[in-house]
Amino acid sequence: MTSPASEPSDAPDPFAMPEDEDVIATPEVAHTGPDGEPFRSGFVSFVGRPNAGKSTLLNKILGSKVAIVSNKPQTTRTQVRGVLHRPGLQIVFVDTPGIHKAVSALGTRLNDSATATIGDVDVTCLVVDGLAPFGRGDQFIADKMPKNSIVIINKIDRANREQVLTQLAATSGLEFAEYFPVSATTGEGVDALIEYLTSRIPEGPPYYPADMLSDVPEPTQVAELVREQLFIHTRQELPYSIATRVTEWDWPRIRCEILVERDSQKGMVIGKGGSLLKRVGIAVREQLPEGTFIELHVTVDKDWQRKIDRLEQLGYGES
Ligand SMILES: Nc1nc2c(ncn2[C@@H]2O[C@H](COP(=O)(O)OP(=O)(O)OP(=O)(O)O)[C@@H](O)[C@H]2O)c(=O)[nH]1
Ligand SMILES: [Mg+2]
Repeated sequence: MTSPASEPSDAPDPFAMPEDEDVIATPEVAHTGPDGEPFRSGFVSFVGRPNAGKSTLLNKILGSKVAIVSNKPQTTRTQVRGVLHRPGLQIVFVDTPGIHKAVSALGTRLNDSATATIGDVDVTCLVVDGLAPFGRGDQFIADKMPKNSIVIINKIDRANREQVLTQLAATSGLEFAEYFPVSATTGEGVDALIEYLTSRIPEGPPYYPADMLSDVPEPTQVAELVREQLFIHTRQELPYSIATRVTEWDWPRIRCEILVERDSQKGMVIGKGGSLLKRVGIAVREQLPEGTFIELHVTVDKDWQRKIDRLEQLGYGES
């Protein structure tokens, strides 16, 4: 192949500089809002204790399920970014693992991943469970947060007025920038929250394409849906011994591996006559495009959550 530059040509050189410097067009792409005002973009993170409702809130704001949710603590294991697109505006919400007293390498990684977002975004939001007293765990997280952070008191659909006032009183000492009582389930208070967050977003270019809702790759999304069902349908320590990953993606056939830590757990995940796996498979398939075929395999990987290299392979705790 010959370089076009080496061939003599009469065609005008598209890269030629105009002689009059005043007419050089700026190379920057102008990103503007609908009325010609500058485009605004920024990052908002949700941090808090496990089970406060961070992932539910992210899904409600986006109007779509991008993060898995369960009634058990420590459901979220990675940062999940979800993008809210509005005319002239893009807000990247970062859901994080609940910060807790870690007892394993996995736990430490989860905490590190959440803590890494604090102060590293335009607005850090402390999500507090409106039904649980504001305790040392919440205070521990709040102490790491800058004063321009905000407090979100969640679950006001179930918390009564007195409980909400108690939470407001308990968090007022933090002297954060704003306080928002919301229900991530019903959406109450969420519009006011978005309006406020919008006012905190600076000028900037769009970070993600206009049709991109989340940065989670499709195979990871499917593995997460499998893990969500296992979290919902298993009990005690078992959900915490489970990891999932997609090992083959040959649409419409998807193979997902379920890792457990001990032989005895394998049977529990499979269920009597394969009943639990079947139930999980059906629930996951219902959330995927019609025709998807999901194959679930259970593998024992002893103490996967204590081995750093395994955690890295599973993508856990990465920031
Ligand atoms: N009633 C009520 N329940 C809620 C609300 N928000 C979340 N929940 C429930 O609280 C539980 C935990 O929700 P998640 O969104 O998984 O909580 P999280 O903070 O992401 O938890 P981790 O990922 O473990 O840190 C689930 O059972 C949700 O259905 C709410 O506004 N009202
Ligand atoms: Mg979560």
